[in-house]
Amino acid sequence: MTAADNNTSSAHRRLAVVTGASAGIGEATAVSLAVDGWDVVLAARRPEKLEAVASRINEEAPDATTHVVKVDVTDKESVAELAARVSELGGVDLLVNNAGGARGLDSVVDGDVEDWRWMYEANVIGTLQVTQALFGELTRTPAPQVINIVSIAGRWGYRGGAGYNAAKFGETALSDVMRIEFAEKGVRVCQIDPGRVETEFSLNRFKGDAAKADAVYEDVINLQAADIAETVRWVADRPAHMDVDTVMIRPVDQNLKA
Ligand code: 8X3
Repeated sequence: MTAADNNTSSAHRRLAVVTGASAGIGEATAVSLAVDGWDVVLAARRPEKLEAVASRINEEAPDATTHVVKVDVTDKESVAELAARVSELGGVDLLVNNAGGARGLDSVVDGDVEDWRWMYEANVIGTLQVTQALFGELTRTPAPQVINIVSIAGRWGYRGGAGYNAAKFGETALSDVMRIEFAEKGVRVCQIDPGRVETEFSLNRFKGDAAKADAVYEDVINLQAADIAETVRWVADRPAHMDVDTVMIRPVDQNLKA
């Protein structure tokens, strides 16, 4: 195809919304999709970080259009503003529910109930609210998809993980039911379960304690955010008749030392 063909093409340009797009897996996913020809709504709580991601995309994928939207997925009004913006853009082909995270690594006996509440809100209610708000926008497009970035923590428990495990098991249940209920509307649902990925995840879990966070990733081989982003990009590019149900991805090193 020539450059002129490309410019005059009236083909539908696909739009993705990525939550938690300010860093880590969300940022890498937004970049990967943009490089693959998607336009991207970058959604997260930190607009200055989103602007930096938008600049990165502008360098790496100059043909892509990005839209920066400040959103807190736990706040219904904020999510409604995101949906209004997406509506102005004509609907969304792909929603990547990536926002969420862990707080604390305490035993069940010592667990902080407020940490548990935050994790349920951020991972389960956040995914629910964004999906509810954008569902009508998804069904405006020809082959809509939802990809939920959950975790291996949503498949089995580990010592100190109970609050995060409970939230991620909840998100797994939510994804299962979404898949069943959305099928009749033509919306496919994929769950991606990353294992240990070297991101801000542990810094957030340990509430800014860099020494504790760094220790998680030292002397082991980790996945990088781009490894997960590449999987999202692949799932997003499957034809409409094909539903990739679940993908679990860990560094080999994590299996060896489990
Ligand atoms: C986090 C997965 O393996 O780092 O979602 O606990 S792990």
